[in-house]
Amino acid sequence: MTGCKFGPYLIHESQIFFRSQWSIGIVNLKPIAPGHVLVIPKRIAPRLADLNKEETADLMLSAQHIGGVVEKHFKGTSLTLTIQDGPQAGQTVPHVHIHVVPRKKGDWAQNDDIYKELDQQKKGVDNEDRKPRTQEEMAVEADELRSLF
Ligand code: AMW
Repeated sequence: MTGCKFGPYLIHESQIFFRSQWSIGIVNLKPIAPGHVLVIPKRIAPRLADLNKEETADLMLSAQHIGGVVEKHFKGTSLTLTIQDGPQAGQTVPHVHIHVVPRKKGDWAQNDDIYKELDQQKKGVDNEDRKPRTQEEMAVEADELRSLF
């Protein structure tokens, strides 16, 4: 298996649906909405400021491309793109990541509730409130998405 690292976690090749020169797109272990995916630099870098210019530009261009694809695929009408840059901002995995979340009318009662929900993830992957998906479940979604790039 080739795969990659997301901070301390080993990401299985089957979770990766997009690759550019410096970034990858991975499906989420605990998505907060259908199509909630992550865009990360290939290099493990904890903070946005740790990325060089090429990596930064590539990350944002990748998020733009991926956002367009997941919004259409999951029948969204908007996108939330978020970086929790550092632990006090809610970052739980010390590896830069852009959350890309397709949005729909009425998906959260109050628009900003999405940030509360993302913050819940601070409890980490062992949080019992949201069950982690299996590798198989994630692989199915990644296969679907991979075919769209
Ligand atoms: W952060 O709170 O650091 O802004 O977000 C971490 C994100 O990484 C969460 O959405 C969480 O579900 C996700 N995550 C954690 N571990 C993995 C993993 N092994 N594979 C995919 N996503 C993961």
